[in-house]
Amino acid sequence: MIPVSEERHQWTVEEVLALYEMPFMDLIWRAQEVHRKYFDPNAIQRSTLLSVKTGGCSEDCSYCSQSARYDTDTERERLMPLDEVLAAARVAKDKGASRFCMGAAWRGPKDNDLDRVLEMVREVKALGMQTCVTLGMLKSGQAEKLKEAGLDYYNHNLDTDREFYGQVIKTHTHDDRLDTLDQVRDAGINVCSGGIIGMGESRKNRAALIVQLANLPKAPESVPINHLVPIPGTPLAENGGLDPFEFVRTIAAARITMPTSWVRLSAGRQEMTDEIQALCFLAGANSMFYGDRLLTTGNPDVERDDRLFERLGLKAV
Ligand code: SAM
Ligand code: DTB
Ligand code: SF4
Repeated sequence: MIPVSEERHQWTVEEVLALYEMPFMDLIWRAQEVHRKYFDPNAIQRSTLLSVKTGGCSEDCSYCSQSARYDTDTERERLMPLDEVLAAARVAKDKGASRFCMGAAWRGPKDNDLDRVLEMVREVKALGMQTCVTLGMLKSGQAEKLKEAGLDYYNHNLDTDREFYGQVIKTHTHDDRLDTLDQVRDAGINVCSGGIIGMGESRKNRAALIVQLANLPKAPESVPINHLVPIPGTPLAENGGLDPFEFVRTIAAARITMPTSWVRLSAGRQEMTDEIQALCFLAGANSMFYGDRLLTTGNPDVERDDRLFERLGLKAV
């Protein structure tokens, strides 16, 4: 039996698999019911991403263009100067993004690099935007410094479930990821954590990822659901062919199990039709990346997104 009350239920993989197995229309209906209880169904939060430190990463994440281990088109770059970051943040704000997310291709930040990121957080915050960073694994004390600088969200994805994790990443573990999430939570920073769908994982792996996110001591405030963007040169370059409805079902499962979280329709939108994106919003996605680029790959241009918002009567928050 699927529980009727969604609030702080400890989900099991069987229950989430049962959600996935519902007739599509029933699943969407259930997701809509939950969504409308906690959110304005026509409001979408928009974050703009900037890669402040690109490429040359020591980690071996099989999907990533930025790993130094794979021969991809992404060139290694140094940490961006503050003035360039601020210029990009101002443009994002003018275009209508409420949050600015800065990403770095690190296993984790060194203390002197962190000091420069703290400066970026302070200055972006001073522009009146919400701030988010994704810097990899944190060492003790680093989350507190980020909190002091005014950081609103830390993004650190579980990416896939514990069982499949070792097939995708070998240089760090699922437990390492959980440890950083604990540090972020303890420092009082909002948690942004989700995963990637379409890496060759099974439906059971997908359900288990959702369970692991939903059953964290506190569900993440923000849950990015990324569709794999296959990157030439990486081990997952040839992965593709996920049924788009399976992706929509994953959004619905995230919405139902994490009723008060912002569920973000993340990487992969450029390859999706407007109709599939609309189904994702119907299934409870209420956040997205806005701006022509993600970190190293493309995102729909703002004109296409603005037109989509207009066609669907969506408003940005
Ligand atoms: N290095 C840090 C880390 O791994 O946490 C931060 C940057 S990393 C690029 C942020 C996230 O981007 C990953 O956790 C993954 O979910 C997502 N990502 C990276 N490459 C992707 C791809 N090709 N397709 C979809 N999502 C991807
Ligand atoms: C997240 O979950 N997705 C974003 C953000 N958090 C950092 C990154 C997506 C990256 C897609 C591949 C690329 O552009 O390199
Ligand atoms: Fe490095 Fe993050 Fe890419 Fe993994 S996902 S290779 S940690 S940048």
